[in-house]
Amino acid sequence: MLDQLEQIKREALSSLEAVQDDEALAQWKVAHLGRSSPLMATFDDLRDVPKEERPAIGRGANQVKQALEASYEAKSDALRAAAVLQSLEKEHLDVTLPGRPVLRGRLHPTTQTMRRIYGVFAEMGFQIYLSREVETDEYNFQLLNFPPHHPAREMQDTLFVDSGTERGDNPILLRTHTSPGQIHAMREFSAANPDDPPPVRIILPGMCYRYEQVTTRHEMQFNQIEGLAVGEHITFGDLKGTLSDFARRMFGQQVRYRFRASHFPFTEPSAEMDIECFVCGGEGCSVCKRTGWLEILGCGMVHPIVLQNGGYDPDRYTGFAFGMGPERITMLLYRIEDIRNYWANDFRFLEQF
Ligand code: FA5
Repeated sequence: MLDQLEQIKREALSSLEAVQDDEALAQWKVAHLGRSSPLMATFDDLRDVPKEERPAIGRGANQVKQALEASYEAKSDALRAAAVLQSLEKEHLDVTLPGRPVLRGRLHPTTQTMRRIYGVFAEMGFQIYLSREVETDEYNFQLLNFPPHHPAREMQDTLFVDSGTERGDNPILLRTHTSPGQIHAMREFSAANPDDPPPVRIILPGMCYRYEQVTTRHEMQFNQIEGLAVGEHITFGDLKGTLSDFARRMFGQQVRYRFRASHFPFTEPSAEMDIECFVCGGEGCSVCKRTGWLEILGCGMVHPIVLQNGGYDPDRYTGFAFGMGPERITMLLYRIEDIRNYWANDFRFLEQF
């Protein structure tokens, strides 16, 4: 019977050599280690073996079983390793190829301009004041000296959040400009010390919304940066000096600019600031509508009624304010001819900045 066990082992190991894949290996296991395999039959036959021979044969059968199980495991490992090797050969990694460049994110051109503008005004001692985008008619218009139904409101077509029927003449709207922040800021500062309100020197950046026809120079949603300085002896000369310095720092020392009389209900006198057209150098072209100049902001001396509404006594305080469009300024800086590029999300445009 020991010879028989030796024979079983030899045959099993030789047929294991021929096994090439997992399926054949599974079949081999059933045939040589399964319930009905010749090896298992010898365990059953032990019953008929004389008692004194039984331990030796039992031991021999167990040794064969262990040998076959160990060979099975070794074959299984070898097949797995061969499969990994085969897949690696198929994938074929060329470590000498140059790596793919990692794309770096960048700031939107308008954001870059806004940060430059913050820097210029920070150097002049202005602080940033953030005001709300959803406003009331009262703050967006009335407290800024736009009387109800005044035609000046039509300069800024408004997007309303509610119809205003329940709120009478004070509907909720999306701010059409950053100027309502002037009132919020002055009220906050003057509330701290109503008899002797502190001077104000702030810029107020943020999104504005207008029900506009979108064109090369007009968007429905755009940024403004408002400026406000209030104190005891502020003059129009301070306004011109501040904005001239801003223009030189932003566009270069050689920039040519001009102030032109204008009208805003919340400033008196009011002006607009133009810089020389970057396309034609002042000769006159289609971009500057043949004038040679491009408008960058509105400004003026804060109207006494607005000072009063902010809690500042107009007999004691004066101030200047301005409001500029960073999208338009970015167009000038980079010679962008269509404002719609900003929201188009075209990678070819954005990756140039
Ligand atoms: C105003 O909005 C005034 N609040 C500015 C102001 C503030 C005047 C303080 C006096 C004192 P205006 O509507 O002109 O003014 O807009 C100011 C700037 O915002 C413009 O010069 C322009 O740069 C930008 N702007 C206005 N409308 C749009 C638009 N639809 N798309 C892009 N930029 C715009």
